[in-house]
Amino acid sequence: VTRATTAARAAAAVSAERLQALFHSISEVGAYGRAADGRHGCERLAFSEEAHIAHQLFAEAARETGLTVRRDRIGNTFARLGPADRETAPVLTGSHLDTVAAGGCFDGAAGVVCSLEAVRAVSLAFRESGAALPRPLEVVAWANEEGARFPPAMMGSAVYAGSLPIEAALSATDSEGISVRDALAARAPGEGTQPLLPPASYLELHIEQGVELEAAGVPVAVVDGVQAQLAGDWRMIGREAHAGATPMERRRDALLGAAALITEVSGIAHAHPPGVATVGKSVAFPGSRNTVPGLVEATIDLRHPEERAVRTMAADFIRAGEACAAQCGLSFEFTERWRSPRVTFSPHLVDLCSRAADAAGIPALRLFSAAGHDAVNLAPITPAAMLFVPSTGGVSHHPEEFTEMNALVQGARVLSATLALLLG
Ligand code: HGY
Ligand code: MN
Ligand code: MN
Repeated sequence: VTRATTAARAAAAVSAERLQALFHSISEVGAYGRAADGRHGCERLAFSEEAHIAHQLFAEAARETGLTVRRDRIGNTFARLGPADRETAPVLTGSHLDTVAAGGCFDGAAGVVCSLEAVRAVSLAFRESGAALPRPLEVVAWANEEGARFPPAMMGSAVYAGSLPIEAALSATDSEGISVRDALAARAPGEGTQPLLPPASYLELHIEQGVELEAAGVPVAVVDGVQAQLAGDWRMIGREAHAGATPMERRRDALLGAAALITEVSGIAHAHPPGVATVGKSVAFPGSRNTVPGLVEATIDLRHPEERAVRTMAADFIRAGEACAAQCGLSFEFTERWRSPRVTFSPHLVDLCSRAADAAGIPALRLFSAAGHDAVNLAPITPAAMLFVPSTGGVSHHPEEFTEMNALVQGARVLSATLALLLG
């Protein structure tokens, strides 16, 4: 049996019903804002009850599929098909189950569900051709990819890949001062099992979160890289004062300086096309109507295909912050929270994904990712590549985030064929 035949069989063995059933059950966890057509958003912040339940549903479905499940100390959930010995590195595939605040149902979960179904399909195809799996297959649901509650983003995969010390991750705190350690201990403390071996390769299926696939009318993309990113926190510091009794010239209004800086952010992005920049969160303290705000705490998210440009945008932002602070009699503080480089995926693996799409008879575009993904952390330790499925209207990090189920099935078929070619 040729490798292409096994790949085609693996693609055909993907069950749309199973995939839809698991996707639906996970989507109900943290569901909100249900519209008349039944569509809704999902909110499952990292290490929350909802995220924990989603990991449990994934673990149950994996066990039912015959995989053995383990969790590591940072809460990544692994489901392995094949021997858990120390000699043979697994092929690893997966994504994340946590979401941003007020997020969608497909970001992350689409990849986890398609990965589990693709692994089931590959094992079926190998069994039918009478061949044993030459190495274990492992499906992962990464913990805290979004970093929406506990920075940094892509935390679970960074700990796994060794780029973030576990103690630093466990001591990260959210805006209420709760640590990852406390949030994890409140539920299922990880068994502390360290990864057996770095994976032989890593594949991640994810929604595109852009409009290319939809515009091209193509169901799948092979992704060859991810743009660079830098995330930081900043503060404008002034002095609280009485909103009525304090003359304007005697005020040190932190929100005035923050507002001036925020209006400069889009200019910084436009000065470095196609760079993007966002202040996703800003909070004025103490937050009462009749007190002049003495402090603003806010975030910045800078991205660009070139790492050098991201560094320049960050320098521009800090300079603008200092200038706005000086103008308003305030002080400005900036703290970098994480950065990820421009990542180019393994050309061999990217090519293999394209060949798998051919073997599965599914057309595939080639795309570069503007959004960040856990694959960014895996690329330095193993050959990594990604597949995208379309996002309707390019909408993401929004309750109307949507991908047609048929597109998920097509993506799972290409993923299954890729795994089969990798193992062949
Ligand atoms: O921010 C991102 O690009 C991803 O959604 N974590
Ligand atoms: Mn994601
Ligand atoms: Mn996301």
